[in-house]
Amino acid sequence: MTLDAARPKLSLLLAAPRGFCAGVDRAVRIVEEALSRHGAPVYVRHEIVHNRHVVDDLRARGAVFVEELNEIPDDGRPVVFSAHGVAKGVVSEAMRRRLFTLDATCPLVTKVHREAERHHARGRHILLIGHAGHPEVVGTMGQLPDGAVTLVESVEQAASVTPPAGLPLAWTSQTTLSVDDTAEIVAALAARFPGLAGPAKDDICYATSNRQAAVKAVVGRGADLVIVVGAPYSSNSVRLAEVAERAGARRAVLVQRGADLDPAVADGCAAVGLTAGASAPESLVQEVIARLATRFDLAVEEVRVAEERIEFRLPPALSRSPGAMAAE
Ligand code: 2E7
Ligand code: F3S
Repeated sequence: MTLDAARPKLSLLLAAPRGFCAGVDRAVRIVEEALSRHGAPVYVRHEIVHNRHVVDDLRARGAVFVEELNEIPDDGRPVVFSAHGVAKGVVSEAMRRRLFTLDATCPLVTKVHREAERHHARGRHILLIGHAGHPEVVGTMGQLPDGAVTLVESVEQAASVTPPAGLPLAWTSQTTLSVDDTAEIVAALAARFPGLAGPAKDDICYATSNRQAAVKAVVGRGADLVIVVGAPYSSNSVRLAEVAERAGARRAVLVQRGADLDPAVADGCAAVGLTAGASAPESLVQEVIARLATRFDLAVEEVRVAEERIEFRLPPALSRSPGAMAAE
């Protein structure tokens, strides 16, 4: 008997799109390009994206990860701000110290920052839907003076939040939330606060929406277990596991890489879905597939709900060729 015949068959539905988004791709390229142009060390404030594999790889090539600017010496080395964005105070502190900064904030986060500023300039108090303490939320709240933004984390909080009286209101959100939860929170806020201003649809980015739609599609195709490759502190990845369970999967598990998965978790499953958060490289997805293949005879099929062709340009300081810079 061959090994394949001895292993039970398992249908593996690969969600697409999955994994790296354009903002992550740009952020990683910024660190790589800074290393290649300026050598090591390149300082990075916060994990460039929430993935240990990506961070360890860049660290091995000379990136030094810190949480705050006070951990960085005044030695003229490049300092990269992570894809999640930073508060205005961080930018002004870097300017005061004349640090050589490269901003890897995702352009879609910068768009939310500018939106929040516009509302504030029009006298509106902002209700920011998001998770307390997440670096994106810290960065977005930090675009405006203290007290200008109230965080709303749930439908329950939407029902009880008491913004300052007498001010017009607007809402914005973190880019990596559950599309469905956010719609519920917005509906609860709009019902309480007539005239609430906000984006045409929401501030959730294309990558987050597409990955959630793809997870729903694999569950719709019969996946009763969904494996999500991503970090437990990666907001968009955790949302994918929640979306899978809410869509009807019996179980969703979040793993950082192949070695973390006990393939026996798929025993008795009709079909297994597999996806990856926006910060998880495809190599880790392939590790998970290889891990499942140690126990099952896999029939792999991709379930695609959207094509993604979006690409973000590098900051001007890195998009010019080094020769052109020298000639300037
Ligand atoms: C930046 C932003 O690094 P991630 O896991 O971050 P989240 O926000 O999901 O914890 O994923 C990529 C990314 C997503 N959003 C980077 Cl603002
Ligand atoms: Fe940007 Fe969305 Fe990726 S905000 S970093 S495109 S998950």
